[in-house]
Amino acid sequence: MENNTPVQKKRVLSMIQPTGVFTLGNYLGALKNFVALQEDYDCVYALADLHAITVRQDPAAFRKNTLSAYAMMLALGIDPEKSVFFIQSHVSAHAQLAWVLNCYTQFGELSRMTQFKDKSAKHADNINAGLFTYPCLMAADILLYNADYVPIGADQKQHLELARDIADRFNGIYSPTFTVPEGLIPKTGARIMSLQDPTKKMSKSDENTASFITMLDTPNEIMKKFKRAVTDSEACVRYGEGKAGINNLMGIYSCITGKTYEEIEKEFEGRGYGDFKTAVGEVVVNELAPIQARYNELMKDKAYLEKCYTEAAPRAEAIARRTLSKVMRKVGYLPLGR
Ligand code: ATP
Ligand code: LTN
Repeated sequence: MENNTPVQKKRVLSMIQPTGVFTLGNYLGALKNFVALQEDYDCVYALADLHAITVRQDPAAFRKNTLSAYAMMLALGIDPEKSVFFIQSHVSAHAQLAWVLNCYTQFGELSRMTQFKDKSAKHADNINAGLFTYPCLMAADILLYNADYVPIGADQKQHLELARDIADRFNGIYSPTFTVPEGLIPKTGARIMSLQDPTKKMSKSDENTASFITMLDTPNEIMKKFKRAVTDSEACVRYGEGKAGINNLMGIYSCITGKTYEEIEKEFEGRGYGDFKTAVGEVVVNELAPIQARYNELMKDKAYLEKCYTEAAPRAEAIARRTLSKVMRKVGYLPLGR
């Protein structure tokens, strides 16, 4: 007998902070995956602007970065019809659930988060409470939508594990409320390293702009940055220990072309690092060119961008409210009369 019941698609959720121009690391570690997943999953994506103020933001630049990040995500291929793509601060349930989850998370758990340790070392003059409890807000983002899968780069794995622990804990104290999410970390690209210090992750907040490629760098800038990328002295395109710089470039090349490391080694056999760096630069330039063209078009149409995020907010809100109401009821908050 034919079964005509539509199969309920699994839900994917992820977010990214609109704190500056996205890097090639953000793109290969997370954003590229966001786009591909839209085919087979019910996807919810957002700009995590509430998270962004854990580091001080200049109001005008922050507004501008948020709009620009929204346009960039559309330019990459996030489809605002197929997916729900909204801005976190437009849906108040995030902040509300985050408060509740704060009370189900231990000080010790938050103290172990490496991102907190890194960021508090980097911003020693502003170690605010939001920076500390940030993983509870991230857990709220995920759990509000009952996400099955969360595509992220490797650096977010620890936060996702905490979200799973919080979900398990809450479900255990009350009754099953939250879906316990799984991370989706790509095999290649999960940790793109700095071009200047390949033992550190590529980060958009690095002071040395030669260490990262942004999605808006010109072809000239991209070629120059790859040519200057730090490598070793072996001069043989081979993946291996002690070759962090070359491993990173091979990872980038592999991620974009789909070639395996063996195929890349064969392709560049007998050729030096110079040739290889040029080839990596060229594939990156070609990958980014159509995205940049779409981005420039979208940035000219502010009304369209506004329409997209304004329509997405109530769609997100409808899902989030349902979960939040359930949580409030289970915790024992007295509901309003009708
Ligand atoms: P910041 O430098 O401001 O801390 P960031 O560049 O690390 O920012 P996030 O906004 O924290 O970027 O990350 C957005 C997404 O991109 C996350 O899923 C994260 O795991 C992924 N990501 C960030 N940097 C890299 C990287 N170097 N390689 C792979 N994925 C990355
Ligand atoms: N913490 C993430 C951004 C983020 C996120 C989320 C990712 C906020 N909420 C929910 C996945 C799911 C970061 O800094 N990269």
